[in-house]
Formats: sequence, C-alpha cells, structure tokens
Amino acid sequence: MAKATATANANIALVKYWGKRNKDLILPYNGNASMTCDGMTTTTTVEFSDKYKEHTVVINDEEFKKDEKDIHGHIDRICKLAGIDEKARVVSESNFPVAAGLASSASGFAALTVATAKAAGLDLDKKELSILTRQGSGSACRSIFGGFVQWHRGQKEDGSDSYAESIADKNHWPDFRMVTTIVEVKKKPVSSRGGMAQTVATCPFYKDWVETAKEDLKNVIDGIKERGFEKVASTAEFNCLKMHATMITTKPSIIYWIPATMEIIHAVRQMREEGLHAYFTMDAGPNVKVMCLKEQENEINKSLQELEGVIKTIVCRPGDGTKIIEKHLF
Ligand code: 2P0
Repeated sequence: MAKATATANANIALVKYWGKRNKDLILPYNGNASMTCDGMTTTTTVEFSDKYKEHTVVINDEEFKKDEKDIHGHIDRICKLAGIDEKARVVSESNFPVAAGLASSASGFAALTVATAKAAGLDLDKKELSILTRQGSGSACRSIFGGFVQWHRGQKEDGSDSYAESIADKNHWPDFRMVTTIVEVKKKPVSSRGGMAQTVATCPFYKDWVETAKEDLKNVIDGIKERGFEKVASTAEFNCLKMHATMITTKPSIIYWIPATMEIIHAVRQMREEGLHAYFTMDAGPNVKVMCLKEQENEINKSLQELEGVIKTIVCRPGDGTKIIEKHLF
C-alpha cells in the first residue's frame, strides 16, 4: 500500500497564460509569470491499492465527476510513467472557494501531481514535476515552486522545454502582498479552458496579445529581481487588462466582470490618485486581486473590505512551493 500527501499553494499570474499552442500537451502561446500565494492552499492525499477497482476523487467532501479537467486521465498519466496498474483514492481539500477564478485548479493539480507521483514511487525533481503537472492544468505547473515563478513557453513540439522555474524565492520579497477580494463564489459561466480556446480561435487581437506579452514578461522578471514594485505591479495590471481585452473581443464575447469587479477597479484607481501604491489584476472570473506592499496592506485591505460588493478579502504573501507532508487526510 502506497500513500502520500502533498500541499500546494495557488498562484496569481503577474503575466497571464491565455491560450494554448498545443491542447494535448498544454503548451502556452506566451511565457508567463506568477506569485505563489501563501493563503490559498490545497492538501491532497493519494493512496494506491489493489482494493480499489477504479480511481475515486473526493474534493472538499464531494465526489468529483468527470469534466473537461481530466483528473482521472492525469492520474493514469502518472501511473503509466511509474508502471503501476493499481487504482487510486484521492481526497483533496482547499481552504478557499474553488472555481471562482481563484486558481483552485493550480493548487489542486500541483498537489495532486506531487502526491500521486510520490505514492506511485516516482522520484522526480521540481522541473520534471512541473512538466508533469503542466499536462494536467497549465497554470498549475507554476505552483510547484514558491515565491515568484516563470513558466517558459518553450519551443519544442514535445513540451520538454516548457516548464516552470523560480525567479526568486519567497524570502527575496516578503513584503509583496496580493489581496484577493471575493465578490462571488459561484462557479464561473465560461471555464478558463473553454475561454482561452475561444479567444485563440476568434479574437482579432490575439497575435498582439502574444507579441506584447514578451515585453511584459521581461519587465515583470526584471522588476521582481530589483524589487521594483511599480514596475512589477503596473506591468501586471496592464497585462491583465490586455488579456481581458482579448476575452471581451471574442465571439461570443466573454465578460467575467460583474458590477462589483468594476467597483473595485475604480476604487483601486482612486487609491492611486490619493497616493497609495495599489494595482489590480484579475483572472478568468469576477474577483479582483490587489497588489501592494506590506506598509500599506492594512489601509488598502480595510478600504477594500468596506466596498459594497466585497464579501471578504484574503491577504496573501509570497508562499511556499509544493511540499510532501506526513499528515494524511484519510
Ligand atoms: C493564469 N489563467 O495565468 C491565467 C490567467 C486564467 C487567467 O491559467 O486549460 O486552469 O487547465 O491549462 O491553467 C487558468 O487556466 O487552464 C489560467 P488549463 P488553467 O493564471
């Protein structure tokens, strides 16, 4: 009997991944970068045993039904690599709302991959784990690493050079904050996977997105290395707006924003007018993440919490990459 438990943190992209050049291997059109967030964690236990007749996956106390994110197929991929034919029982818990544009798939697939590989007896380094994780869900490959992370686009057809790598660990810039506002916890109307495929297929500006993301990535990486907050956060905000511009201009148009989203965007811009250093970013959902530094965290967080549409906020610091832990969920 082989059992292992892993933890993984969600990550929020500073330069977004939006569009696949290869859907089977999950290879992105553009290189991208993120911060791994300490406040949003998934813990996953995987056990292989011949007493199981098929893989079962329980996420936050609910049996997972097959969907476009092929968790069962991802477990099979790892079993094949390890040369085992036993079936797995997977139990996973996240401490934040899933499927609300809060990167639950990133922490989920990262923890799943690391726990499954360990339980299957594989001994993989972090680069290999990121390549394996990527094939389950793209953004998850970044959660293998802590702190600030880039996912290389790569050039090869087989995906062997498309992996995540650390830009700087969490101790490099402990004062960076990502304040996640939660405005709605419902499942989103268009999945990231479907949304990005539609964007690649129908957005007339998609080429410009890919082309301009290169410079954004360079600025974000340089900015992280020099701990230049304005450089990183203003580039991230602009990059996010460009990504949303591609979503809005697909056919049919994808608009993830709701009134509360706009309320926060304007509030953040107003904060800047008043001299605060706050910038926003958003993913494939209505929640807004606000970047700031520790010294202004309390003031900015309090203002966000007072906005009408905000249910709650989660303040994240740069967090750890994936870890194997001894305490199993079952
Ligand atoms: C990101 N997102 O870079 C971007 C920004 C959403 C908007 O990565 O199809 O769940 O599993 O590779 O990783 C969400 O996409 O998609 C995502 P798949 P994934 O964080």
